[in-house]
Amino acid sequence: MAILDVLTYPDPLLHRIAEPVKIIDSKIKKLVDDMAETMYAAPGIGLAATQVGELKRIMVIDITEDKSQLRVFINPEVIRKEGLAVHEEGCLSVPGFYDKVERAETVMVTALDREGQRFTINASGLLAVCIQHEIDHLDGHVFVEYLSPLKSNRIKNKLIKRQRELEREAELSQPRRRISAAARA
Ligand code: GNR
Ligand code: NI
Repeated sequence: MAILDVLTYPDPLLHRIAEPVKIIDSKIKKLVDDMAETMYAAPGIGLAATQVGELKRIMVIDITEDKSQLRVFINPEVIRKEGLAVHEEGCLSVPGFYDKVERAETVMVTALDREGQRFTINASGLLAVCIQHEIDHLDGHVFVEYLSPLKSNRIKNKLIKRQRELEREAELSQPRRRISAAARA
């Protein structure tokens, strides 16, 4: 198992559409397991494969406090949506920013689990919010796109600035590269 790097908005990969999984082989199972480990380590209540740079239609969710109910969705499809509800959302790809988003109140979703078995669930509350948030990732969408341009641009610029600072820090903590004798000659 491994903890994977999570992409940060506005990484262009976050806006690509993920491809359906054709065969659930050992590579896909390892990705699912690594995604679950990455989600728990973050910690987060959900993670889409897109966020770890894999453009495959896979997402993991666990909304329990004791990490006791991992749900794996492969090739998820919404088959029914009802009502509207507003919830405060956050995203591991938009660290430090939270805002209200309106989504369907309940969703019926069908997907394959880690063993390739089809299941269908009717979700409401936080689970419904999380499912819609993760499916959005698979379609190349991040929740900030639902905010006003003023808010989303402010978030984008702050994250770009923070990313630049992190890169600069990493550079400074690196030992200075020395000019080799061969290059000097
Ligand atoms: O950990 C997460 N919390 C969360 C809270 C409210 C609505 C959606 C989420 S999903 C988020 C993890 C994440 O970024 N998944 O893509
Ligand atoms: Ni997210």
